[in-house]
Amino acid sequence: MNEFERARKVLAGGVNSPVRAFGAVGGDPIFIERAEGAYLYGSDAKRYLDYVGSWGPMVAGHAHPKVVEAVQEAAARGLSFGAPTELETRLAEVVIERAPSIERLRFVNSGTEATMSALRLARAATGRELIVKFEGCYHGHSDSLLVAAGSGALTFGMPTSPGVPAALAHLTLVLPYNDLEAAAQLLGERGGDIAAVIVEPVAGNMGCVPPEPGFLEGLMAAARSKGTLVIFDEVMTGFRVGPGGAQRLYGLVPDLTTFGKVIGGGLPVAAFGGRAGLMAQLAPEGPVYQAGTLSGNPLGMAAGLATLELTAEPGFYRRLDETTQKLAEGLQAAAHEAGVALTVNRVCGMFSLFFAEGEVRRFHEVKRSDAKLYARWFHAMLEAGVHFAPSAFETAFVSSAHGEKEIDATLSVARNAFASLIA
Ligand code: KE4
Repeated sequence: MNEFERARKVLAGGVNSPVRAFGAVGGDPIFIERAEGAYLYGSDAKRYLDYVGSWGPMVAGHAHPKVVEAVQEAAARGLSFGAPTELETRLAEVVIERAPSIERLRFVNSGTEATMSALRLARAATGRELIVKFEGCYHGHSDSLLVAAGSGALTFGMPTSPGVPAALAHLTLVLPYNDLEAAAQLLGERGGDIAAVIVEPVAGNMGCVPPEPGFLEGLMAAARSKGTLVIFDEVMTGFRVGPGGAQRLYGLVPDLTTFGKVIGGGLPVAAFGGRAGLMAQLAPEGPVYQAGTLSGNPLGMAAGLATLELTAEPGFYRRLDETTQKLAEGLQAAAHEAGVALTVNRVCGMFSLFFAEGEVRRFHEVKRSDAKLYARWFHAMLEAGVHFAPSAFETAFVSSAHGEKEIDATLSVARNAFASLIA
């Protein structure tokens, strides 16, 4: 019996998150024993150059000494108190200093919790029930948002999961991403009944699809004209695409923002925040209930603080951008050399490969990507020791631990992998 067979005897599907099961690419998942820098070390005694990075958190590389030391020191003082700590205040101060649209923050334990809570707050603050999301975007698995979701749900072709009450799903309206005309029309017609629009400012869960110029600005103007709140889901983009996330990269001011992934440096930390007046409606100040036993956990705060401190080093994001650009351009050239149609989308340290001709800016263009060809490429890369996402509809991540050696090694393996698709 192999590790996956053993896992499947006790864990649903053998995993604790569906995409990890390799269902979209075939074969059994590799089990990881440890990781360091840009590398994973499998129980198969193989080393893998890693571009999943735990789906985004490991922007400073795996097991960074400063992060590990911060967590060890916090752990030695006790793992959880269920009472306020100065660490929570400190991490919130750092986040607010870097994302000026936020005046008050609330820590939670996952991106799902952050978006679910932000929506409850938006519905309470506006007294409205309808919400809008975009096809191909994924905001976690709370019932209201598991409608036409991206990420795993898209991969498994189950855009609306069983178990989501129809009555609730009907309160979620779904628009095409990057289609400002459709958004302006819906908001024009029904904006008065819509509590909030939630959007990934750079979509990362249908693969990486950047916002078209003017899309976010137009969406925000249309929403504001109707008193609809705008929620930027920056769980993936927060501190990934720049020091202040996508909102600072694009110079925009959402009403509410959700964070996750990088903000916890690999530990279960997420957050939502916005204007003080909005956040004051949350318990205990206001009537909107939201709570969590381990919210603001000291180890997570320590990991998040250490990670954000590393990203504050001069030139961190410039180097991340340059490294990822070199990789993206090299992959594009390698595919072209092999005669494989490939489009690579990228924003700073996040990128995706689409096995399709032409630009990929809309969900229907994403679906033109050849997922079977991606799966073959994925296994050719994995076989050669390079670990990409086990799904064609995910985003890949570069860390500050990926240097010239790692990029050159990746491109050399990729050239053979693309060639193997044509052979
Ligand atoms: P979590 O509940 O998984 O912490 O966060 C949900 C979430 C919310 N918003 C955005 C923009 C996200 O990308 C995510 C989670 N991202 C996926 C990766 N595509 C998590 C990977 C997984 O489901 O295992």
